[in-house]
This record gives sequence, structure tokens and C-alpha cells, in this order.
Amino acid sequence: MMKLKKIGIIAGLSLALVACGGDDSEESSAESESNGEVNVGEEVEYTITGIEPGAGISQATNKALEEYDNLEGWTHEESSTAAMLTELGEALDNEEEIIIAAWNPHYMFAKYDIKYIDDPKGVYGGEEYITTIARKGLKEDMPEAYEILDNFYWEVEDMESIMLAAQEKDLEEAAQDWVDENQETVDSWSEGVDSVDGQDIELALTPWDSERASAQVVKIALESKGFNVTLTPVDPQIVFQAVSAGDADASLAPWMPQTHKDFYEKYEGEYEDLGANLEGAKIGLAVPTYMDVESIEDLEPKE
Ligand code: PBE
Repeated sequence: MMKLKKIGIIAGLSLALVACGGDDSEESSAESESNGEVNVGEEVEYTITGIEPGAGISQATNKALEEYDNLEGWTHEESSTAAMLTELGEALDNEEEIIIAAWNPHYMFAKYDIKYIDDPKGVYGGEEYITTIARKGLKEDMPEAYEILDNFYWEVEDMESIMLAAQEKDLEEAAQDWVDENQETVDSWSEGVDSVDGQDIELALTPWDSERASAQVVKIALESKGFNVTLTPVDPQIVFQAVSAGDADASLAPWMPQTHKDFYEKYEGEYEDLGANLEGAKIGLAVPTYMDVESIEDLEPKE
């Protein structure tokens, strides 16, 4: 059952979309200074290096450009998570300035010396949690699956350990290793749940490693109780649309209360929210720690 297959292809396309940004303004130089201080805006060519256009964090960054007067004239360069991480790695290698759309759980804070900068207007929210949503009627139709989904809860470190291990091997393999090492936790999600005989269930997820990790771990838990699990990666908005329409049975991917708020509210009442499956997430803008900028408000407007 792959009702979402077409939509998955659309999401794939949008992930490949590279929006062009920046302009051909003169090369910034290390001497670019105002009031004796380095003009960070000029150094980064008044550009924030973002990720996929469909991401909640990309929406938030567009909003930040509108809400912060000092970001007047700045460009939000959307591309992909992989492209952003490559640019970040290159900037760090060369001790250059860069401002990225960042989030955790992710290994980027472990792998690179970067720091979030303050967001006094709260455009990126504060602490986020990741929540589980299910289509209406799932509880009645598939009580065993519903119970496992409802019980699924883990910690930032759990998710991050899979993401980190997935640097060296397939994420599926990394998830299986995590399950093997945390069998008790996994068993606790399905304690007292009866096995089924090959029921099909489809989970919609977003295409980031964080959600690929949670979906894969729950897939393994569901399979151990006899389910046939299909995982369908789509853009965040499509996650809500699909679960609301009953095209997907559930999703472990929505970030709240800020990241996917618009979609959450758009479809509210058309799906069931089973509550947080992870707490302590965050989104925001980040810079290398050697950069002398602490807040979005420190950034200079484009002249
Ligand atoms: N993320 C990771 C996604 C959700 C998971 C923060 C990049 C987003 O912004 O939609």
C-alpha cells in the first residue's frame, strides 16, 4: 500500500530544488569593518544558508527576514540539508563566516564548533518537542498499532546516537543496532500488546535523519508484533495532509509548538495528537563559535 508514493516523489523534487540566493555584490574582504568591528553581514554576503524550502525552519527563516528590521535586504538561500552541511564544513575549514539554519537533535552541534544565536523576537520559538499524530479511527481500526505509537517515547541522546552512527553506515542498520542495544525500552512500548497477523500500516515522515531514525525504530517495534510497515517520506505539510485524509495511518515527525505550527493548525481537528515522543528539540540560526555574534539583532542591515 503506497498511496503516498506520488506525493513522496513531489517531496523528493522539492528537496532537490535549489533556490538561488545572494547577489553578485563585490567579494567581501577581511577588512570590511564598520566602527572598528567586522561587519558580519558583509562577510556572509547578507545571506543565511538554509535548507529545503518545505522545512518548518525555512518558513521561520523567511519570517525572521520580515520581522527583524536589521535583516532588511538579506537573502535566505534555501537548498538542502546536505548542501548546507557541506557549506558549513567548508566555512569552518577556512575559518570563514557563515550563518546557517540549525536544529537539534542533530549531530551538527557535536561535529562542528557552532553556537545558536539569540532570537529576541522568538521567531524560532523556544524548546520544541516532536509529537505523534494518527489518523482518526486508527485507535478503533488498529488498537495494537495505536498503543505502540502512543507508547513510543525516547530521549534526544537516543535519536542523536542513531544519527551519528548513520554517518558511518546505513541509517536502517544504525537504527537496528540501537534497537538491539535498547531492547528493554523498545519492548516497553509494546508491553501487553497482542501480535497481529500481517496488518499493513503506513507511517508518513519527513526526510530528515531525525525522523528517519524515529520512523525506523518504530517500524522495527511494529514489525516485531506482526505489522507490515511502509515508511513514506514527504514534506512536513504533506505529513499533516496525508494523516488528516487517512492516506497515511500516523506520523512521528511533527515538531511543535513552533516549527510545524502552521500545518498543525491548518489541519487541526482532522487528526489525533497522541503527544510528545521526544522533548528538548530546538531550531534557530547558528554560527561558528569563532564568530563574534550573539544575537540576530547584532547582524547589520544591507547598505
Ligand atoms: N527540521 C528537522 C525540520 C523538522 C525536522 C527541523 C529541519 C523542519 O524544519 O521542518
